[in-house]
Amino acid sequence: MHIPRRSALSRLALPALAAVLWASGATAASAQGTSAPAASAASNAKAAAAQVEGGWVRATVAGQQGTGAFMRITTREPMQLLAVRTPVAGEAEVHEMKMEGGVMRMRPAGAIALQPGQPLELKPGGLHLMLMDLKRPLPAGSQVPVTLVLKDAQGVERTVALQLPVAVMAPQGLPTQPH
Ligand SMILES: [Cu+2]
Repeated sequence: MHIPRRSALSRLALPALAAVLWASGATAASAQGTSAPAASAASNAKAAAAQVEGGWVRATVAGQQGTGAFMRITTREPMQLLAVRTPVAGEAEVHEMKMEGGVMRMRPAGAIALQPGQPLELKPGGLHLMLMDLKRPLPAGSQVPVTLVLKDAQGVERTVALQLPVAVMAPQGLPTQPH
């Protein structure tokens, strides 16, 4: 079992910001409010696809193959959460937890419906983003680019690019059950 070092714990305050971000398909924003270069001016003009709050990725140690990413997603129109992409993982999926024969297991969740103004909670022990086949360890205090792929009611795909802080446990105000 991995025991977090004191240095890792002291950095937990940083990603604990509960900044509210309206991220457009072309704008990457972290919980610290920094922005990545815009992909194109055209998609900048679009309304933001989703509001993402409290996003974080669970820290890993060397050799660990997978981890979870968690956040609260709110949209202004009906949407579906279709997929997740990140360059740090060979494979990334939306997972759900299901009781099977008295055992809690996780499995791909398929498309998740988002209702306007109703936050979708991705949290440890529940619906989550699963990052698998990790290409490198994800130390606490680092950041991970994660792109959500959504589909609106017209069937148009919308992406939300995020920079998520890596932490040993949930930032303030979020559930802390183990993944
Ligand atoms: Cu999972």
